[in-house]
Amino acid sequence: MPDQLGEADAALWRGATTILAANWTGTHTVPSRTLYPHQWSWDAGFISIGLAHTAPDRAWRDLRSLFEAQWPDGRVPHIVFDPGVTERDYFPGPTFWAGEGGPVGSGRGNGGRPNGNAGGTPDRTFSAPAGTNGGPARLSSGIVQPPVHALGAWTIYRRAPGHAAAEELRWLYPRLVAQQEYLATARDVGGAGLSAIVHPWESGLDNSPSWDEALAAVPVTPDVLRRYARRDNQVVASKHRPTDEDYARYLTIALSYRDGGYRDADLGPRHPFLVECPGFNALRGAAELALARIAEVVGADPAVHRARAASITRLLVDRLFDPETGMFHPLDVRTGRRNPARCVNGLLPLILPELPAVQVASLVAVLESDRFGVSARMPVPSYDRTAADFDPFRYWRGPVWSNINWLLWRGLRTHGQVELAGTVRAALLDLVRGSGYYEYFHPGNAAGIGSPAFSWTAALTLDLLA
Ligand code: 9YW
Repeated sequence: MPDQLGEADAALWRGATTILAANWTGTHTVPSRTLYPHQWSWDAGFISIGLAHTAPDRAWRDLRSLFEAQWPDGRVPHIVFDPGVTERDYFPGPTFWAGEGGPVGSGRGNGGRPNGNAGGTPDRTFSAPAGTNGGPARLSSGIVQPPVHALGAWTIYRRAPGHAAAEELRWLYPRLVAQQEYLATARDVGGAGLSAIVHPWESGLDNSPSWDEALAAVPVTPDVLRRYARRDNQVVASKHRPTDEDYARYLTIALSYRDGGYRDADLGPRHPFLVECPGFNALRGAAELALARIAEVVGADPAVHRARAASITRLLVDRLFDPETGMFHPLDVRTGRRNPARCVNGLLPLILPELPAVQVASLVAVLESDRFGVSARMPVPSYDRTAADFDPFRYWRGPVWSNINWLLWRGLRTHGQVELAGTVRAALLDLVRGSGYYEYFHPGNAAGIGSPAFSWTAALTLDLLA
């Protein structure tokens, strides 16, 4: 624990450490014991940033667990399933992602079979890359999440460098590079150099208004919700979760990708959801910069990573910035339209150090405006507070999330906005101190919503305090 912490912050530190210990399974950290019993990709990245301060060994192990499930094409799955957890405890689980004829009927694991057999067709490749670990193959979903892992790896190394940490970096570096390559090539559906997400879940901001227009065009398979029973709204109040209609569309999109064998070739004509997200791409750029630092340690060429980050930054400005709203917006690759809603992922390019001053000033103005109203009392909400459909309860349509605010805090510091960054930090710590380490928070009365004892909230609290 840092020496300078006062009593209240020391208690906050201890609370966060306890949660991370309770959510540790022995090989990885679950986001939440009650709601998310497997390993999630971007959660693992954020969690490793917190563990860097208290338990670097566990931080490295967490990232290893995730990358042991990396696919041969480089994609890092958004969920790595714990074979010890029953299918009833989370939906959509391994059976859903494996599809008809998949190997897992009971949710009791894959019986040691290589994941590559999972879908019954060569296309449905569920296997960890050959020779990555020598450990058992892992079952996983087939979609991805934002690549925050290089940032995590670099943070762990910086906090506790040394021979063993350099070894961990050497193990991870080619895998992180393969993850970036996958996103830069297979997912460049629009052909300009930005990655497209093939499902709203890939953004990490599941039901954000960012996806409303693109989602509205997805034909809903009428019986999809009858065939598959959702579980999330049995654990948490329905009004805090995506609607049934949204959920039916999520399943329809996932089924389209799954039934296409998770292939990315020719997605344009056949897949119903293809969007370039500013948050996802900004994080991809930030990952390149972290890789540049890692490359210096492992003896690889950092210049190529810096060049990629610069190119992503330029593309974001050219393709996704709207001078009228002063922020970034997702681009629907199928229609060429930018989604007009003002959502917090449109502020995340702030984390890119080479973002031009014009865009930085513009994002700061939006952050300070009534729409996002950074104030000493409340961190940044996930959606424009002044929008008619701003919903203080419903997940990514209004509530405050700690991981997003942590990213904004970093971004503001990167651009010398020290005071504003300090405001975000103080507001975030106040929120956790007052309400607990919740998954998300009501942006008006600060009440904790969703899952309590949430890992990334605990982890990022540690980083804010360190
Ligand atoms: C789900 C685990 C995940 C996060 C996502 C968040 C939520 C729901 O929980 O997704 O069932 O996957 O939207 O960002 O990774 O914490």
